[in-house]
Amino acid sequence: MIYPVPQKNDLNGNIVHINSLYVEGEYKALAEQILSGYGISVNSGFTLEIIVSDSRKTTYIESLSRLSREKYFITVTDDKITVEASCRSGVFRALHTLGKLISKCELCTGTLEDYPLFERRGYIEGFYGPTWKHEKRLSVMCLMAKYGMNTFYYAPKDDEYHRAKWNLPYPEKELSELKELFDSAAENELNVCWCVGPGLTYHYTSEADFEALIAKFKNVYSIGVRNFGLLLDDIANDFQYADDAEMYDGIVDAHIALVNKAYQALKEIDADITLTVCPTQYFGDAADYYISKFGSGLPADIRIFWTGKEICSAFLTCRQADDFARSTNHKPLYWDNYPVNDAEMFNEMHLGAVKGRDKELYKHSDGLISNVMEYAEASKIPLMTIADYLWNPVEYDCEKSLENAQREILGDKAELFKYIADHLCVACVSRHGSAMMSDILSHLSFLLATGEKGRALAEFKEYNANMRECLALVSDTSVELFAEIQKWVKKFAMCCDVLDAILAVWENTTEENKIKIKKLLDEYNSDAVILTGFCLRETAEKTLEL
Ligand code: LOG
Repeated sequence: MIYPVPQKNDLNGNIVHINSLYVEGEYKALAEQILSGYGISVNSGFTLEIIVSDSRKTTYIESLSRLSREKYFITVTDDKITVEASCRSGVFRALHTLGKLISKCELCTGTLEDYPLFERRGYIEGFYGPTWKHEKRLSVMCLMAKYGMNTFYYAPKDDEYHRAKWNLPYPEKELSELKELFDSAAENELNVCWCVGPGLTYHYTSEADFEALIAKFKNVYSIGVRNFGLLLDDIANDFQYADDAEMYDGIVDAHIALVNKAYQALKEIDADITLTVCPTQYFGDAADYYISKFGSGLPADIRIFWTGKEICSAFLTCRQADDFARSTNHKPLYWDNYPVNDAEMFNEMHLGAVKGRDKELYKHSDGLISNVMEYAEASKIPLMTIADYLWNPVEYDCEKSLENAQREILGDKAELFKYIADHLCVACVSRHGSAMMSDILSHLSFLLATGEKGRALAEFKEYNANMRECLALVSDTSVELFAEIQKWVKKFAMCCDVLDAILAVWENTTEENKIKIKKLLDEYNSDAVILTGFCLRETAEKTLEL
């Protein structure tokens, strides 16, 4: 199985084994670049023909009644592979699919037709906390492109030129680094949207502030950006300057005026520019005064961010999306606050698959943009599941997608990594955790209750040994992901100690052993870092009753 799951995969004839290809037609260099990433050489061998044709077949998605430049076909016969798409976007997606099929030995004769269901699929660097390093940004970008995302929003709260110093141009060095990043996004078929968050100090009636805002847009326009975001989240709910309060009835009127004026100015710079806005009320009830007035006051082609019922929504449903569209005249563009773990979530680590987003949300929303964690390597795992969901939500299977993501990032270390990953998924999308641990502990209680103490001890020992082996694995900080999660690894080590202490009491119930559990459990519980501990606490307490 490859991820994201293609829409119509009828490659089910003879297996075709390939390790090198000869590319005919257009986009030879692109084919070489992408396929070499999958270990496939492209100078000779099996023929791959790339056909670029702009037709109804290559651009129109019948079932969605809309155009998509990302649609592609792969046809495989016993002596040739043909890729067909309308432009570079489709060819890019096709080559990644081909690379995955060949490297997994899943390439068979037949045909494959594919296109994404969500139109806008992406991630936003929109968290509070240390901004990602340039190299990390590039690495996440390449991976998300490989898994079919097509949008990147740049809005790190702690990039001072995004928010605190919104009215100053980027210094040359920062601007050239952004250019390199955004150029790389374009090569990876990701649309970039650069965002500004002026609201902390913005003076709505000041012409000078408006000019500074447009000057800032022009500053970033100069490096090729054509999509802009104006973010008004997490700012004062009321006026901060007396003349603003005099001029406008309410804050929402000032926001509507600002967005419309800015949009007009942007369109005068370049008619191709697009604008996304984040309202000050970005979650909750779409019928509320602010958001319904805000949405109704803006042209239909401005996109509006919305995080759902909550800031971090456990569920995003079609029905809520329709309510939003009814009150605001805009389909929501979801700013999905998963896997982000800033602010009060800073003790959680969100490594689980995305869940709770309706399968048909693509018909009711403008897209979904996932807000990431300050931990870039760790973010890759949930992000890959989000990419899978967004490409083909109908076929999305969160468990399989998660397994694939873990394997992509960790290779053969993935199996053992599950022992800690099992604990690191307490988040808005799932309050349940430690499924593996919960299973083993309830099985052990069953064995104990049915008089099979010997078997229970043996199984428990084996489980603890695997936990310890996992601990040794994730203590190796030369692996980037492991280095990022050391705060949770320390807590995991405490968890292993508690389990060993429980085992010791099961083997030999002495007061001394019991005291040890109590001490370890107190330490474990007084550490605020979150590792799901429910089963652990319950089991430890039961053990103390022995
Ligand atoms: C911020 C966001 C932050 C997130 C999670 C939005 C629109 N804005 O409550 O930057 O990462 O929550 O803490 C937010 O979500 N505000």
